[in-house]
Amino acid sequence: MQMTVLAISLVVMAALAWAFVAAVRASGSDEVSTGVETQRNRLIALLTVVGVIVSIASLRPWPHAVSAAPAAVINVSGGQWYWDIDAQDVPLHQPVAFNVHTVDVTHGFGVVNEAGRMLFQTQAIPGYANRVDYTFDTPGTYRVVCLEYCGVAHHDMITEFTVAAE
Ligand SMILES: [Cu+2]
Repeated sequence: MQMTVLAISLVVMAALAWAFVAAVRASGSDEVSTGVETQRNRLIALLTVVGVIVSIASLRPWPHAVSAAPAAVINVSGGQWYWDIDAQDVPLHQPVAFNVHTVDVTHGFGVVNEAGRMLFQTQAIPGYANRVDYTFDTPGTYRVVCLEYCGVAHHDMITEFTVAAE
């Protein structure tokens, strides 16, 4: 899917670049080129090249690679107002895949460390299983909270799981 989107994006960008070059060429075809126009066209060409280089350089790390084979798959089920997590053995220093879904309304699955810092999150959406991968580098107790208002006891939709030291 990502390769298809990339291919479509490249084709559209090539078409836009071609239209841009054609428009620039057509704009100067029936006039005598002056020094100012030549300078302007060179500036436009330079900015285009710089823009392409900056875009490619800044987009190289995306899309993020999804780890192919997680060390553990943890199923998460959200409901009003609880989290059901089969997280008995969450490994340390190895990728873990959380498969998150809901049995009723939309919830926000968020994992918080002992310092209260949000580590990652994804939505629990009716009819879908969202996968989020994470590698725990610190053993400890992690808190799961709901990040999407889901009813009167939303604030109390909290549970915990433990990542044991090796
Ligand atoms: Cu909620």
